[in-house]
Amino acid sequence: MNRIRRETRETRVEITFGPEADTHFATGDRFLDHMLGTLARFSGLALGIEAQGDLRHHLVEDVAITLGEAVARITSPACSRFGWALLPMDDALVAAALDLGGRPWYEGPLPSRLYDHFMRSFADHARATLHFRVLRGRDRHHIVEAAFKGLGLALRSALGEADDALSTKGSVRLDVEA
Ligand SMILES: [Mn+2]
Repeated sequence: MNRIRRETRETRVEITFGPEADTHFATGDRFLDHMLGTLARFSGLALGIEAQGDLRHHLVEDVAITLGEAVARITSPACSRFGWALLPMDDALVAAALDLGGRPWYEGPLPSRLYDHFMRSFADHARATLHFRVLRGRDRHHIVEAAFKGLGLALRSALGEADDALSTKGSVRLDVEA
């Protein structure tokens, strides 16, 4: 199990991840917990996140930064690197594409300034290229949730072993480098 702590005057974030991590979310922001739980479920990552912050904006941003650092730590040359998903959720249809190859770049936008910022911060710190394209949708909750589901599925593929990249039956490799 791995642990990352990030503490500033504004926030305190602790993430545990990898084998034997207990999946739980306690950020004090119920929507953020809901999105993180969605990401964990769709990515297959064992992930525990505890956080406190002064402002919602700081909390959401600093969780994204710390989560990106966690993903950077479990990215290895054995990973298949790329992942993508086309994710429908009721009225929403969102395309997500991810490259964990060390090229930080973000293309949105998502129709939420806060969660668009989350994704940009995540991509920067995961050193990932992350694109979203909202193809359809009216409900912003559905669009943002579809983006988290799409990112989760893309992460599941990109973190998988290169040889298993095209197999839906392969298990996700979550070994953590020392
Ligand atoms: Mn929901």
